[in-house]
Amino acid sequence: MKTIMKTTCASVFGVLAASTAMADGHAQSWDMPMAYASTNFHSEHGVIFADKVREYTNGAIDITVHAGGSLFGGGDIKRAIQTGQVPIGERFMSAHANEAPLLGWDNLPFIATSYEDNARLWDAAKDTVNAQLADLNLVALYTCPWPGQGFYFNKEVKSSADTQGIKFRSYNSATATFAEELGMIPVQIEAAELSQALATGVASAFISSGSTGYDRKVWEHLSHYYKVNAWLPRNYVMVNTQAWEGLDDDVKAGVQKAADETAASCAAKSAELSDFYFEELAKNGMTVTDAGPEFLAELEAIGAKMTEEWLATAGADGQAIIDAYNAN
Ligand code: PCA
Repeated sequence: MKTIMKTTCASVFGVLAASTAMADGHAQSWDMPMAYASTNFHSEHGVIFADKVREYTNGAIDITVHAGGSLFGGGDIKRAIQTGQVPIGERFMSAHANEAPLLGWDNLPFIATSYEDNARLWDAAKDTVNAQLADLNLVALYTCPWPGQGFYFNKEVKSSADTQGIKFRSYNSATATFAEELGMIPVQIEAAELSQALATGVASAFISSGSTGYDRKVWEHLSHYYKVNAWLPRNYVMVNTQAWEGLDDDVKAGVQKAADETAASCAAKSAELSDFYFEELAKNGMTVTDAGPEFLAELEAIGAKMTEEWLATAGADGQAIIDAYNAN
């Protein structure tokens, strides 16, 4: 934990103090930790968002992006925001499903596997998710999907007969369950530490998009990518509730306009890049294919079970999201 929120007018600590500075008419400097590589489109959109915020708030909010987990590691970002150590930040939403199961709404296998369906699912989930985040002292400004999730291995995999005993890097509790169902041994590792984990043998398989495989140059360690397209999970940019509520209405409107525009641009970029990532993995020597029928059938069966388990933990609110999604 290195930096706290600063104001340009005084050396003060914490969200409330900075909000007071705002009322005095001074600009606020907001440090914004982000979890993923600085060259990743999510992080690049964090910078686009910061530029838009400066523009639309007439300089009232000056956001500095710290990508790659450089200010806070991915696993610490939410708490840093909740407790006001930083006012704003970005993280993978379903990483928080262990604390609030509802936040795993976008990790349901084979439910919403296109960008259009993923957007419809978010529309169905948004109000409930925002209410959940309010309980956690957070306000979501925008969310942005990763490309579809598939499996990385260091060998050909035709079915779970080939996955027994493999050490598997998971990124949340749902993916740990997925791994266990396939006879693998999950270990949770941040994307920022993935290359090292593969290099040292801490893990030799994982589930992710082509994007993270590309960012982490995983062709140096792994040989096969199966484009399962199981789900398109989202990152979200969240702000501490007191920091948000301390803003004047016109500043809030400027920030929200920046967020809405960034959300649209980030989702479009994600879609645009998804094939590029596969091409790059292949160019660098990986075999990039669809999962074979036997493996896919197993994944679908596990997926159905995972959705049932999620519905059991997320309760009526979770069911309402699925019902609203299916009704559209
Ligand atoms: N990349 C992130 C989350 C989902 C994705 O595609 C990761 O692997 O950590």
